[in-house]
Amino acid sequence: MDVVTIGETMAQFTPKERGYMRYATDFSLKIGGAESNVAIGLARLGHKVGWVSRLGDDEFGHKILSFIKGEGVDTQAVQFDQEAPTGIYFKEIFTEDELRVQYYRKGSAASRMTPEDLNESYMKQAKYLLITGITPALSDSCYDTTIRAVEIAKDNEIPVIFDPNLRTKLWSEEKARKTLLEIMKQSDIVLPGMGEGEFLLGTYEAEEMAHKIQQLGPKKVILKLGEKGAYYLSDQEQGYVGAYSVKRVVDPVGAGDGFAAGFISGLLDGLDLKASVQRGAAVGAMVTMIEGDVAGLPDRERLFAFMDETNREDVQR
Ligand code: KDG
Repeated sequence: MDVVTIGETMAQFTPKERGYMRYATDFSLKIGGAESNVAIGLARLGHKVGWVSRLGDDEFGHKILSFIKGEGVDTQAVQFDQEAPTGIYFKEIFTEDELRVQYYRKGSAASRMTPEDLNESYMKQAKYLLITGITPALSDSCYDTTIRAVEIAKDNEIPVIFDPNLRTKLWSEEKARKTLLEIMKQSDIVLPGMGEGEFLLGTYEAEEMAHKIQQLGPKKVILKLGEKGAYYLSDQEQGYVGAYSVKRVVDPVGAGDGFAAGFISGLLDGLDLKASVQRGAAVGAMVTMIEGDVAGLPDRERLFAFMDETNREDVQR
C-alpha cells in the first residue's frame, strides 16, 4: 500500500442552473470528499491507496462505496453505520469564481468515526498517511480518530502528510486554528494554501510563512499559491514552481486535492521535491477544467500529455 487516508465522502449535488439554489429545479449528483478525492487521484495515477471511513447504510452510501471501489481504491476499512445517514453537500454556483458550498452532514455516519475504526496492521502497510483538517472538524470522536491515526503513523515511522483544508462552516475559528496547528506540528509534510497559512500564522508573505511553518516541525512545506503556482521548502531546497495555465476554469472545487494527489504521486515515483510539486500543480490545474470534484483527475497518459503540452506552450514561470 502506498497511502492510507481517512475522511468523509458525501453525495454531492450541483444545480444545473446558476444562481441562488432556491430557484434550482435540476441537479446533477456526484460524490465528493477531500480525502477520497486524493485517493481516487492517486489510484488513477496507478498507486495503491486505502481509504478509511464510515458511510450510511443508505443509497448514497452504497453509491459512494461502489464508485470509490470502482476507481481501484482499497475500501476494506470502510464500514456502514446503521444509525446515521451519509452526508450530503451542494455546490451553489453563481460564477466560476463565486461558489458556495452548503453542507448537510451534521451527525452523519462519517462524523461517528472513532479511534477504534483504525486498524493499526492495515495502516502500517502504508508509505504515507494523508490527513486533512476536515476530519477533526466533524466531531470530537473524529478529532480523536485523527490524532490516533497520527500516533499510529509515528509509532510505525510512516510520514504524515497534512492538508489543512480549512472549512470554517464546520467549526469555530478558534477551535480550527488550535487543532490545525496541533496537527501541523505533528506532520512531516504540509500542503497549505496561502489563505490557510494567513489564518494559522498571521503571515502574508509566502517564504516567511513557509519558514514559520517549518519551525513548528514539518520537514517539508509546500505552499499552494493558486494562479501563481507553489512555493516549496525543505532543509535542502526551496523555490517556486509556476502554475499551469488553464484555458477555462469550470469548477475549482477539488483542485487542492488534485494538487495533493499529483504531489504525492511524484514522491511515490521517486521524483525530487520540485518535480513532485510540478506534478501537483499540473493535476490541480486539470481538475479545474472539468465539472465535479474528481471527474478531472487524470490518468498518467493524460497527465503527461498535459504537462508536455503546457510546458512547451504556456507554463508561466
Ligand atoms: O476538497 C474538495 C472538497 O471540498 C469536497 O470534495 C468536499 O470534503 C469535502 C468538504 O468537506 O468540503
